[in-house]
Amino acid sequence: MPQRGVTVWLTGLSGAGKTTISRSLEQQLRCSGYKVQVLDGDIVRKNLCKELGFSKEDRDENIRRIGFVAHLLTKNDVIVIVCAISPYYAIRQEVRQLIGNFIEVYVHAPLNVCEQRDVKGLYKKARAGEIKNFTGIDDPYEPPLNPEVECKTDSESIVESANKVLAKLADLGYL
Ligand code: GGZ
Repeated sequence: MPQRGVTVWLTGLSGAGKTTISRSLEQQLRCSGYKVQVLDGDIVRKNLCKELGFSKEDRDENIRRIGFVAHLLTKNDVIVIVCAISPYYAIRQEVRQLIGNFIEVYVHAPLNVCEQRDVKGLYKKARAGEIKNFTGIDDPYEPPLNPEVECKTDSESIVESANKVLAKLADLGYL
């Protein structure tokens, strides 16, 4: 069967595990012969969204641009994996409508767990007031109400989380 495009949208706090899960998914899907493109907020912000900060307006614009690129790739039968905090419910709904073939994955770990991981030391800086508007500290995160998949990364392994996403993709006929 020819490959159908779909966007797998990973949303969750910084340090919840979005990038790690995306790498596992990317690797497994590529090994199975699928065309895959990862769009990671962290990287997109260094090129396509260079001038954007972390106000609500800038975050929404970031998501809109990522959503637009994801839409184009999805139309061209690519499996797109987006990793972006994407903290606001309404803009996630907007990109869901735009893209159509869309699977929302809530990458969920409690704030205190993300904060303990603090891989890049950003939570420490946010607590010290050196970074303002940090999601979960002094900026909101609106959890998905009805995600297609929820990965609880404080109790599941990366492999288990990635497998849940792959199972959903297969269930919905994308694999
Ligand atoms: C949240 C921030 C902030 C603030 C810098 N709030 O975990 P990371 O480090 O590697 O990825 C995060 C990234 C957030 O970019 P996104 O494009 O995913 O955000 S959004 O969807 O809200 O537009 C984090 C780092 O940048 N970072 N400052 N204030 N995360």
